[in-house]
Amino acid sequence: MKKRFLFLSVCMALAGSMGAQVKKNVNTDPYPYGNPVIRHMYTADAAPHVMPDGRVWMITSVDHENGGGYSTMHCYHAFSSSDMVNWTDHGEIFHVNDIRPKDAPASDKWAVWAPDFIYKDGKYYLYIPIRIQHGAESSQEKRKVTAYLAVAESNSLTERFKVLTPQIKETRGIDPAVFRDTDGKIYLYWGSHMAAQLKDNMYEFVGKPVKLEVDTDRFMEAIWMNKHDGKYYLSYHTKYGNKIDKNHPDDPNRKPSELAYSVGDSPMGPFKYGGVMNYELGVGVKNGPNLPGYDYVPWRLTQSNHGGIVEYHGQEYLFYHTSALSSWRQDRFQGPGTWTQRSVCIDELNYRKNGSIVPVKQTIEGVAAVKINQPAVVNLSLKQASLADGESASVSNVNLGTGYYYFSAEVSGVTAPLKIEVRTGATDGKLLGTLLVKKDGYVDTSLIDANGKQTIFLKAVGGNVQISACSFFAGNVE
Ligand code: FUB
Repeated sequence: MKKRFLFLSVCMALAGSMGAQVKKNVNTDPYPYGNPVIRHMYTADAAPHVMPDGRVWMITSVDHENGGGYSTMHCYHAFSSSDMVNWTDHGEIFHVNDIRPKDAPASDKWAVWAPDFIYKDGKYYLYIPIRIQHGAESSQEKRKVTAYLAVAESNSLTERFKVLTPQIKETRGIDPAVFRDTDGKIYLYWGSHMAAQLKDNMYEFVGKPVKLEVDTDRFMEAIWMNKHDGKYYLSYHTKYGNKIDKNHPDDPNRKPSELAYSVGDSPMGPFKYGGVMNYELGVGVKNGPNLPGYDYVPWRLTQSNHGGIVEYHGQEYLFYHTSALSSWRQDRFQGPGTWTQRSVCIDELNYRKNGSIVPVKQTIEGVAAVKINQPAVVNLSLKQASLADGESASVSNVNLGTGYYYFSAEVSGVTAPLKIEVRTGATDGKLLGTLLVKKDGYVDTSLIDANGKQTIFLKAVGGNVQISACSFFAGNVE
């Protein structure tokens, strides 16, 4: 445990010192390719999710225009897209000054690193890794670091988030990832493969955090949970070795900076090592510019890998970041770009028949624009159903097309908390999502794998309830 923390600290110190390199952004010509997708500023650590408006949203870290290392990461931006190609910048939604106490020692450098977020009951929750570098920039002191998680909330992704709790208890470490399973339970993952189920208040845990079994000693950071075909894929950035040698970038004796994954049958594992999901930055990129004198793209020489996965209308995508844009803006691809001036890229994520992941083919072109041809909302033809505990109502021939990401209903007659399961095919068929009902009124939840023509079963579990106005939504942009 101690050893791993030391390793992480050394990597961070190494990253910090490499990132401290400052290169001027002198080239103002438009960036000529599709990846990265955000080109007017530096963005990193994207957390992508489909939101109730049917758009894909990502909240990203912001790398400083002037570089200067990871301690200069001070804010988050929100971006959204309806096709994965054209992105709208909704501006800064959180700044480190929104959380740093006014009386914090001036010598402490506060930064906000890779975030994640989730929608629940009309609110958005933003999980923030606070990273405080204590003491002077020089000497050994640089390695003294405090890192923990905070959570902020907002009524809208375009409004500033307000701190809900400045420090979630028992969260030492960085890189939170938040995941809602189809049974309605929400899990927080962070740091060195820690995890816990979140309580309804979104900042306390049900029980104690657990260190997950990930079946590898290469786990370093950047944990992410993705459910695919009923299996739980935990992905992460691997521990890596020395700086890449220009002349031997694929030196087999150097541990590469990759994203790998482990697979499990439950959100809390255990997980079995599955393989590489994303090779080092710039590996195998075709049609790009070559580093002068070499046969690979210039940013192939930088090490920082961080992944976020989202499924959108039948295709999964890996969001990661590269230094391609800094390489362009600093010297027109003559050099590798700066370590901490990263930019979000998107490429397809595909699986083999046996469930293993095909390592992502990184591209300079980016992905094709998604076209959605279906209504935003599908109302269930179910006027009102009275369900006793364990009973279900069904509607056949529901066309969920290429995907609907949320489900809502009006409920009444609620006397105690209960669940309404949304299933396909049978009362005990595939679970797409679960409404957690506490009182009469409107209730909604996210869904996984809600697509195609289906017979939908709505099943009351734990109490009696009347349901009406049932809709699948977020199937297109409102
Ligand atoms: O961006 C700051 C840190 O670098 C993140 O928290 C890590 O995952 C790595 O991307």
